[in-house]
Parts: sequence; structure tokens; C-alpha cells
Amino acid sequence: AALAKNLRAACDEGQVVPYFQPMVDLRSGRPQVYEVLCRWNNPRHGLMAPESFPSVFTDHELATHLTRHMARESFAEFGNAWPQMAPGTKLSLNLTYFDLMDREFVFDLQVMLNENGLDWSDLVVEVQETVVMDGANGQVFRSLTEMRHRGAEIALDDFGTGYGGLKHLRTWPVDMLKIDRSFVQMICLNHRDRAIVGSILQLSQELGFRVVAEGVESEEQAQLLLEMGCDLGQGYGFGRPMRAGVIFGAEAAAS
Ligand code: G
Ligand code: G
Ligand code: NA
Ligand code: MN
Repeated sequence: AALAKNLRAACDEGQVVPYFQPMVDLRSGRPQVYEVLCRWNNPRHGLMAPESFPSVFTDHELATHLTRHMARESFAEFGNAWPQMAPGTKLSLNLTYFDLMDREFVFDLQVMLNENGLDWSDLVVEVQETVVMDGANGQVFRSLTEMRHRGAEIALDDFGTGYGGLKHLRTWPVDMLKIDRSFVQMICLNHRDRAIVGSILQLSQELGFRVVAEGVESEEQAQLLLEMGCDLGQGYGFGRPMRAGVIFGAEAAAS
């Protein structure tokens, strides 16, 4: 409860800010998508990543408050920088189960996009694979379908860790798979990991999904993933999560 109150106040006081990490085209080296990652600039504890306050994602009220806060802040910064960016560059927003269960969420996001001169086609939404595996949930399905219908790309985050089988890929609205970094970490050394990534890539090619390899740290990993037919890479090898001013230039920061 103390955390809930603190985090809400922290959002309102501007301490919870978006960082942006690029997903890079492995062929050209150009950033295609920027993932929004929250950081809490805590006056007592310094800069905190969400692993230090994970309950925000399991508390309905907090999770939906944080998502709206992150959407508002990141859309404003991205919207300001948008005119100077390469055409087609997108922003990727992490959503929780609670956001998708909220019947007003899609409408609220629409308003925030409008306010910042952005369109659904400028947006990727990331949901964890496990959220989609609960296939019986009609509202989650409806929210994703509605956003996709309006032009957003739907990405399954941490793909491969859910181990729920692949059958949800047949029927769910999905455009992109983000291969969890646990499979990418040892890809140059471990032939099993390489085989798993290879089969995800093959499946994705047949189903028409874009694929992002997460946690790419070395040139060797990037080269191998490119040879294997992977589209995009994300990780410290391409760039850490950064403030808008660093990554997009002063225009974005000056909002
Ligand atoms: O890089 P980082 O430690 O911030 O990410 C840890 C986890 O938290 C990742 O799974 C990421 O998807 C998630 N995450 C980071 N920022 C947000 C956010 O603003 N909203 C949601 N829902 N998840 C986030
Ligand atoms: O869970 P999700 O994949 O959405 O969140 C990404 C998390 O992974 C963030 O905490 C981010 O800081 C972290 N991350 C991003 N790139 C790398 C990387 O190359 N190596 C490692 N170890 N972590 C990374
Ligand atoms: Na994510
Ligand atoms: Mn992920």
C-alpha cells in the first residue's frame, strides 16, 4: 500500500520517466522501433528499474496508472522527435493483463495518440506470451484485435518462456515475436539454443511475423542472428535504454 501511494505520487511528480531502447534492423543497423521502459528516479534510492518494484505489474490500479503515465510521457517525447525520425520508426509500449481487461483502455490510448499527433500505425504494443496463453479470455482478445484493427502491431514479449505450446499463434492477433534473451545469450555456443531460435524463425517466416532477438550484446550474436534470418535485434550491443534527449536529440527533451 505504501508503494502504491508512493508510485502514484512519483508519477504525478515526474519521477517516473520513460527510457527508450532501440530495436535495430540487423541488416542495415538502423533503429526501427523504440521500446518504452519505465525508470523511477527515486530521490532516496537513485534510478530504479521495475525489477525493484515488480508489484506495479500485479496490482490492477497501479499497473493501469503506470501504463497511462508511460503512454502519455513517451507519446509526448516521441511525438516531438517524430518529424526528424526516419519514416516508419515506431514506438513500442508494454501492456499488462489489466490494461487489456480495461474496456476503456483502447479509447484512452486513442485520445493520447491524437493529443500528440501520433497514429496507431506508429505503435507496437508488447504483451507477455503468458497473457495471450489464457485463450479463454474474451476481453483480452477483443482489446488486442481492436488495436490491431486500428493499425497497431502486436508483439509477444519474452517469447519461448511461456511454454504453453504454439496453438495460440493460430488464432490470436499477433505480428511480432520477441525471442526471450535467455535463448539469445548463449546462441553462439549452445546448439540447442540455436536450434530453438532457428525453429522460431522458421515458424515466423511461414506465419508472417517479424522477429526481434532480445538481449543481443555482441557483434558475433548479431551476425549469427542475421545469417539465421532474424529481422531485428535489441540489447546492450545496440544501445541501452536511454532518455529521449540522448536518443532523439534536444527536440524531444524540450517538451
Ligand atoms: O529493462 P527493464 O528492467 O526495465 O525491464 C524489466 C521488465 O519490465 C521487462 O519485462 C519490461 O517489459 C517490463 N517493463 C519495463 N517498463 C515497463 C512499463 O512501463 N510497463 C510495463 N507493463 N512493463 C514494463
Ligand atoms: O522483459 P523485457 O524484455 O520487456 O525487458 C527488457 C529488459 O531487459 C530490461 O530490463 C532491459 O534493461 C533488459 N535488457 C535490455 N537489453 C539487454 C541486454 O542486452 N542484456 C541484458 N542482460 N539485459 C538487457
Ligand atoms: Na517488453
Ligand atoms: Mn522482453
